[in-house]
Amino acid sequence: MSTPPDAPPPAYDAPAGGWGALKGTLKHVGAQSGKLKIAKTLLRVNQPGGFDCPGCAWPEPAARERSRFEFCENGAKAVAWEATNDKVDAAFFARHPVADLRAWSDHELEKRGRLTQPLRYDRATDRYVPIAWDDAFALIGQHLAGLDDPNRAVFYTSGRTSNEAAFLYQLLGRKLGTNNFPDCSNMCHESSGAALNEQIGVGKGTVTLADFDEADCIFVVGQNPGTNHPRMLSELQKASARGATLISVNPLRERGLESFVHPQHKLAMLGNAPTPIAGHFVQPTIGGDLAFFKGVCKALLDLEDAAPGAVLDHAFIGQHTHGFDAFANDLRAASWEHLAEQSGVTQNQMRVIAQRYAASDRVIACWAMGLTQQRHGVAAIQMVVNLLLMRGNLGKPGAGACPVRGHSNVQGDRTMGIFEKPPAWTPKLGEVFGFSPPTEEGYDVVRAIEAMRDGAVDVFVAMGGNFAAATPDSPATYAALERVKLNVQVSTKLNRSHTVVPTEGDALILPCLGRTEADDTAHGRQVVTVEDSMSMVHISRGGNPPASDRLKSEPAIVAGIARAALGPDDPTDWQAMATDYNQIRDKVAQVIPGFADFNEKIKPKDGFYLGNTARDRVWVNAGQKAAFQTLDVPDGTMPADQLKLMTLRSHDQYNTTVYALDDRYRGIKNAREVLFCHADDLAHRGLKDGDRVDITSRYSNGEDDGVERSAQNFRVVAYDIPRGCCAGYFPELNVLVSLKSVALKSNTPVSKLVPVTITKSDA
Ligand SMILES: Nc1nc2c(c(=O)[nH]1)N[C@H]1C(S)=C(S)[C@@H](COP(=O)(O)OP(=O)(O)OC[C@H]3O[C@@H](n4cnc5c(=O)[nH]c(N)nc54)[C@H](O)[C@@H]3O)O[C@H]1N2
Ligand SMILES: Nc1nc2c(c(=O)[nH]1)N[C@H]1C(S)=C(S)[C@@H](COP(=O)(O)OP(=O)(O)OC[C@H]3O[C@@H](n4cnc5c(=O)[nH]c(N)nc54)[C@H](O)[C@@H]3O)O[C@H]1N2
Ligand SMILES: [Mo]
Repeated sequence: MSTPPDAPPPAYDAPAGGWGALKGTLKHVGAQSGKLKIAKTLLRVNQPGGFDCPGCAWPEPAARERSRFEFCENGAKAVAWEATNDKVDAAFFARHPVADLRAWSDHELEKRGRLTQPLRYDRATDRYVPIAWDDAFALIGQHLAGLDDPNRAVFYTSGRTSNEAAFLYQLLGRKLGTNNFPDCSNMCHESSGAALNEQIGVGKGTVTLADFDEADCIFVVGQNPGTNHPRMLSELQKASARGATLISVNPLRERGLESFVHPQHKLAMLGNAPTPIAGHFVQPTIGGDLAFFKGVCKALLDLEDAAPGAVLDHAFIGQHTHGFDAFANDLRAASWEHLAEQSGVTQNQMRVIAQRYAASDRVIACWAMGLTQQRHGVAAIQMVVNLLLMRGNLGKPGAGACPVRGHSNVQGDRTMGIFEKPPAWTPKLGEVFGFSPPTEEGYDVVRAIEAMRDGAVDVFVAMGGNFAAATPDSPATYAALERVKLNVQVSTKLNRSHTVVPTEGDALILPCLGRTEADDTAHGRQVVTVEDSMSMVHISRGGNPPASDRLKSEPAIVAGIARAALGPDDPTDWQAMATDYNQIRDKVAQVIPGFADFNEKIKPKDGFYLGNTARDRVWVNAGQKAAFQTLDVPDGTMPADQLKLMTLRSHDQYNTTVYALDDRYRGIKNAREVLFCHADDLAHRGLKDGDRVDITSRYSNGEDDGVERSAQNFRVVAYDIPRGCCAGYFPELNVLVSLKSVALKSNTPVSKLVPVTITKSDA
């Protein structure tokens, strides 16, 4: 199953962390100023007493085991990007009308540097002009106070926001009377939450970092850790060195993953011959995972039937699960032909993987966007968990479910109540703060765009992120954003969302402190907390002088808006909380389960573990037991002229932040408008590597939705990708993703299976 790639791109031959990464980064950020500052800043990343890397949500090892360089090359880029000395000041905005900025690429916009002062859009000159903080807050207060229904306001959050800022932000929204809290999770791991909550009663992963030391088999499904979670590679590398089996399930043989599975470079350096390491690369078709994992479950059941009692964990199944019989009957009835056809993986491959799985006692399944952003992503994740349940691989050391989160505090933001569905603790919130929180479900990302489009929203506030660029159906989303009366962006850097201003009404840019910066108030230096992908909550303390003395912290900005919007009679002392974050944490401790003694619990260097019921084999879902899910594999066959497009990240980007234009592991230099295709698919269309194509999509959920979406003049690259599939970069390809195309049960935009046609470009 390990077919060599057609045209291997240059292999990865640099270490994933330490001095190599530091040197690589300094070279990489050559264009950015402030190298010494950046180097010093890097020495404080993920250190006790330092700040949490804004790169990803992968956890840090225990403080005593941490190296001096607890960051990776890509985390270093994220830090350097924030710590740059380059600035966009009032003079910059005086030179550039918004219409011009809108034509710039995402890369050009952000690389200009840090925002330095609050700005208001001036329609007469089509420029952003300075505004005083108090005037900005008053303007927002006016708009919010003028709403006849609080649900005409929407509060978006991206996942870098600290727990403290997030808690205040949700309090503000709920006090105003709305649960309209769309967040980047809606586009990210929402499918994981939906799948796991229903199946095991908790929406988060069940493993901790220590489990990686004990696992003897690790699945990495729909994830590219070499680029997006490089520090995860050290855990995988250690596991592989212990002889654990690593199984990648991904239409692409991602290079970063491969180079550690076969670390021939290191061995070659030591003068040893390359040693083959047990590594499996399963390359399903895009969206083929549900069928693939169902096939592996079926093959496992066959092994059990051949040796009754020797393969499945009957004690676990009997005591801790329900629905097994129906599930097993359905597996027996499933057709191998259908499963192979729908997955793009042969029956034999599925049997081999089942054997490896059966031969392992402690198995972890990791996954990311390759699973969550599919139409049937929730079902695919539940099938992965079914497989874990069959052999009791949940709630024992070295085993469990591991959705690998993206943004560094995306999990914490949810814990703090950034969710359009009111959390179970909202009544307590009302009690502690003396108000009646709204109970009606609010808008998620897709529903918020639809509501803006339909004229049902007047105020849009974004706590970080880049809503305009990150969301699907770009032209439709821009039009939706243009309909609001006030657009407020709390940001560190200039981005696309600042250029999509309301047709009538106001736009504000509110510049905030970043993770790396000192947050000093009348109460001294403040620290914030974050929660990683494995439910560890710990302190992050910035140290750099702020990029400008006119920046405010996110909590201070929320407090400023709250005081303007809720008026002087509001009994909550926003000002006190915004100057002393201990006071915010004391409130969190009163409201959110698991946070009692919050301020005490964060004193140890490693912070504290929030706990996870499923890990303890306590099942708090509807049936009070882990639930086997019986799931059909729908027919995903597409007309022969269409390709399945997945939109993914290059090595030089952080979501919509494009650091540079290379994608080293995939062999791309200085280009983003590329489309990776199978050579046969190109030949069929009379195309060859290097040709330019237009990409068109008019389909959502298998149906022609009558809108023609198109991305023009992309260079095709012949690549090792399954036939019928193609790949390109987000955010450029978001123009092709229909707003109507969403994952079942999670409403996540389907960014990984966009039906497209390609034709030779005239340009
Ligand atoms: N440097 C860097 N780090 C990041 C980010 C970044 O942009 N840059 N983003 C952060 C965020 S918010 C997130 S959510 C994570 C994202 O981390 P990833 O999920 O690794 O991100 P993607 O680039 O979207 O990669 C998805 C992977 O899924 C595979 N895939 C696509 N479709 C399918 C499918 O149908 N089935 C299977 N099995 N695989 C499929 C693709 O080939 C690709 O390898 O990374 C976080 N960390
Ligand atoms: N087609 C397609 N679309 C996708 C995806 C995909 O794979 N394919 N992935 C989706 C995923 S997983 C995600 S998470 C979303 C990401 O969506 P977002 O989280 O909305 O986008 P980012 O690009 O991470 O946001 C970058 C901006 O955040 C601001 N920023 C950075 N640091 C800070 C800070 O500390 N505070 C504040 N206030 N602002 C800050 C900067 O101004 C920067 O321009 O995109 C989604 N969209
Ligand atoms: Mo994400």
